[in-house]
Amino acid sequence: MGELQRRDLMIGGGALVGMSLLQSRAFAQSGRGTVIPWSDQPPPVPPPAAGIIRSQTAWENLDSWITPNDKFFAIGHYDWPQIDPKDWRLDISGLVESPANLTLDQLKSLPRQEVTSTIECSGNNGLPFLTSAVGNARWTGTSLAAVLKAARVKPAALEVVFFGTDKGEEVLRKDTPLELKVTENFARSMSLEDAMNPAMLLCYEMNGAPLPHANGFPVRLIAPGWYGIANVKWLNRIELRRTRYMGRFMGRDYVTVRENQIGKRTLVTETSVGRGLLKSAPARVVTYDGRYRIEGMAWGPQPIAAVEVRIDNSPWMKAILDDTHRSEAAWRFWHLDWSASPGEHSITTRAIDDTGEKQPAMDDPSIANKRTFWESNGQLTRHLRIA
Ligand SMILES: Nc1nc2c(c(=O)[nH]1)N[C@H]1C(S)=C(S)[C@@H](COP(=O)(O)O)O[C@H]1N2
Ligand SMILES: [Mo]
Repeated sequence: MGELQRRDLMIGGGALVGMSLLQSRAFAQSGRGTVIPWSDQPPPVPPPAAGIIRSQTAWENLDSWITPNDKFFAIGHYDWPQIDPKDWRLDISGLVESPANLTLDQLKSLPRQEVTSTIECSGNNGLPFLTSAVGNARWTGTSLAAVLKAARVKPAALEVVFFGTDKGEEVLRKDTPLELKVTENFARSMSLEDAMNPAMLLCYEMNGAPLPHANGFPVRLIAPGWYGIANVKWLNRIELRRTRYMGRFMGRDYVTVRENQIGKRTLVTETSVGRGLLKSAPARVVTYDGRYRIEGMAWGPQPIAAVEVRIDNSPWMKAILDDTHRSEAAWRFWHLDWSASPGEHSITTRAIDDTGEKQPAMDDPSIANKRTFWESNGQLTRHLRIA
């Protein structure tokens, strides 16, 4: 993980990001390139989900490695709380020798730490209208591990629970004699070992600006390599426990159900969504001077080693990975030049990581045996028409 931070500082940090951002804009917006829209546009977000999914980063407009704050997707399940930074406190309690109650100024006075990392909602590409809930930003804050160490965690502690300020009513055992209504805060947990990973950040800045309201102002957890759901926004309480936390977003929602064939038996597993998975996407096709270029990105918990592209039923072709913008926990841009012929075409991509793992095809059992829409990291195919 020391490696992650060093590389990120060298390549992703500060002035360098500003410079490379300008370069990538210059390429994409040189006036030579025109985006050819996909013919398979997603439907609009239907009303019940529209309050939860406030915005998505449109693939076709994606022209910078860093997603600007005003284009970043935003997802909130409860009441999107407005927090006065003067009243905000971070409570660290439970199985610790030195409980703490930090003000924002106290948190900001701790050593600054930065990471450029990609966040994807685990529902992305699992629902027809949720197709680009992913973005990449430079996050600044302070080390979660250092704050936990200062609170002196007791040996009995096994789990770290992160509570958001947002809350909502949940009904358990609905329509049974044992029905139970509770009002609970958004919360997620991870093992103490995972929480002590030096990459974890108590984050208060996004791309050099205070965290926007929609992305968790004033403080959120940034968990590089984990799905969006683990990155608790509007964070105000961290609790160390000896028992597993099983609230809605750990144990009921954001649970992947799979049917596995074990010989002649079908074994169903229900697993809590957490760590991210290997994925890639064809973002857009641009044309200039009669030439065509396919552009996209690839990301996952391990560094990306290669991206391959299949056009119609062609063999897989190696895309060119972008070397200018790199950070271990961030997406990698790639492109492939294409001599396209007029007509309908399909474009499929797959990512391969540095352990040799390949992004699964849609008919791979890990995708095909899934009964829920979470963790849809199967190979994506987009369609377009060349005039
Ligand atoms: N407190 C709180 N944190 C939250 C959520 C939420 O509803 N409440 N949504 C989660 C989900 S489902 C995702 S995908 C990410 C999205 O982060 P973003 O809105 O900054 O893009 O935030 C996560 N953190
Ligand atoms: Mo999500």
